[in-house]
Amino acid sequence: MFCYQCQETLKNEGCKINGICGKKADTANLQDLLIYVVKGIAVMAEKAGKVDKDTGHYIARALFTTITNVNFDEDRIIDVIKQGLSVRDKIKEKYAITGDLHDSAVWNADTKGDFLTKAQTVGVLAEENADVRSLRELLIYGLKGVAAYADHASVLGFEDQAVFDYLVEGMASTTKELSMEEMVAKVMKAGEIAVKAMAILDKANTETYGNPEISEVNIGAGLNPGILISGHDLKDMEELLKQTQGTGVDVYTHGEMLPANYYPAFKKYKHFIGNYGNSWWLQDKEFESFNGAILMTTNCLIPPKDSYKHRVFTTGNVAFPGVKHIADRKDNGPKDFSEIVEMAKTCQPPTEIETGKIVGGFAHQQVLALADKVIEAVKSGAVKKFVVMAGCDGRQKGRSYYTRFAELLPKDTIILTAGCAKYRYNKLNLGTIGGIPRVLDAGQCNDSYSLAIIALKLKEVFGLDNINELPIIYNIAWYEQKAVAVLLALLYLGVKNIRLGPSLPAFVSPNVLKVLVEKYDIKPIGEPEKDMADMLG
Ligand code: FSO
Ligand code: SF4
Repeated sequence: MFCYQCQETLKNEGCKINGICGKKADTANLQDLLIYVVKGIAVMAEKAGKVDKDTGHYIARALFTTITNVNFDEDRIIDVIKQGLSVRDKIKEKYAITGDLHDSAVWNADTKGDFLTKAQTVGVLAEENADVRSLRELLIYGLKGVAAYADHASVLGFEDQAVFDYLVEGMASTTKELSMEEMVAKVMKAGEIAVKAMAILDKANTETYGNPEISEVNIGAGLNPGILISGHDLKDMEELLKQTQGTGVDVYTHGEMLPANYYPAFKKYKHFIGNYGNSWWLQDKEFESFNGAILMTTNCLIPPKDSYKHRVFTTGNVAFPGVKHIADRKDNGPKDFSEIVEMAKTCQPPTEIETGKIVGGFAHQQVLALADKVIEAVKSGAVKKFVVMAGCDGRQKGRSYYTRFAELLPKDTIILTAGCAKYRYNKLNLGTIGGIPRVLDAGQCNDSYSLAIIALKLKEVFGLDNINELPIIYNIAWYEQKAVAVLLALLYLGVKNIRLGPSLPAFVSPNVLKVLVEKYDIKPIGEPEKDMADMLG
């Protein structure tokens, strides 16, 4: 195996024997093969000159399946590969495609053994040129993020054909001999498409569940047994709340599901108690002390410990061998969560690990409703800078940088955040400015779109030509591939001088990094004190 797609890759070079994430070598290889199958579908769909909805949906789901901490289950990945081969061959038949095609579009097999043999030849290192490899992987990881957003939106019945079209164009491009300039252009176009994918997801979430509202979220525990729901899927959240009503089982969010507490459609449920715990990587402790049943709707799942594995359920694209999986919806009906509810009833209530409240719900509509206050605060000098500290959290010790950075920020600055990165500072008491909290949480990493909307609105209000003239600085933490999509989106919007940490991606070769530095002034993080002095000027 060779995998270097996430920030925690071994020695910032690559995982070669096992993943730091817990992914086994065969699982990683099968994921490589799944990517290869997606390339073959993309080649076929490009030849067909049309991306059918089913093809778009399949590609989005397949790419999402390979994102870090989503699917650890070889049998399920093999199922997705087999479906992919059939999607590919149907396009061939439907559009009567003939002629010379890339191997990914014609190759075939149907046993695990054959899949594993083929997988050895199609991984990341099959491309020998380090810069070509780097640009292709950068594009593929960005597209994985885009795919996750597209998949989330389509669960709610929203989609943008331009997103599906580019998943095809981008994946097909990685089978072609292109110049460096052409490959850089494909990567940048992925940023434009990431904005579109986030826009359609924002529309899906807000039209279905209303606009997030400023909310106080309880972080203590109640007295009833509970279900802890994590990941990013709001439809699962909705159905779980409905199916637990009146059962005596309470519902809590964990990790990236915290922002569900900001939606009017969910706040109305009395048995929705609040958020329990912190970001994904602490689940091995927090799932233990939660005592109840746990539902993982998307990433980030870490290999569950034996002590609580029997209480964990996966659904959607997430899977882990030996963990019970809740089946997909059939005929527009809801998922059946009754087994989780029954399990929860037999469990002890959560052990309280903290008490109090945190405040969130500052998505674009809510911030724009406060626009007058915000503009006044900037004009009067009460707010000197906005600091975008969105992105992901992770296990690495070096991430304490972000806590320190938040603590060191002068009192006339406001942090704009989204994603699980917020857990590094969302429980600090950073105070308020004129009634506006100094940490404004827009929601999940999936809601990073809100931060772009806020920046573009401020640019308009202040009559600026360039987004970089705004009093906004960017200190982004990344972990997995959705963060790559968000980063490309920011570059597409013209944002410069982004600090990226806790380390620069291992998949960015020195030459590709040079391009990113020259064009966009991307910088690694250093010491919080020095970075702050540099960034605040
Ligand atoms: Fe975090 Fe995990 Fe939302 Fe990521 S839970 S790290 S960018 O997968 O998804 O922010
Ligand atoms: Fe390693 Fe990250 Fe790949 Fe897991 S996803 S194998 S930790 S690089």
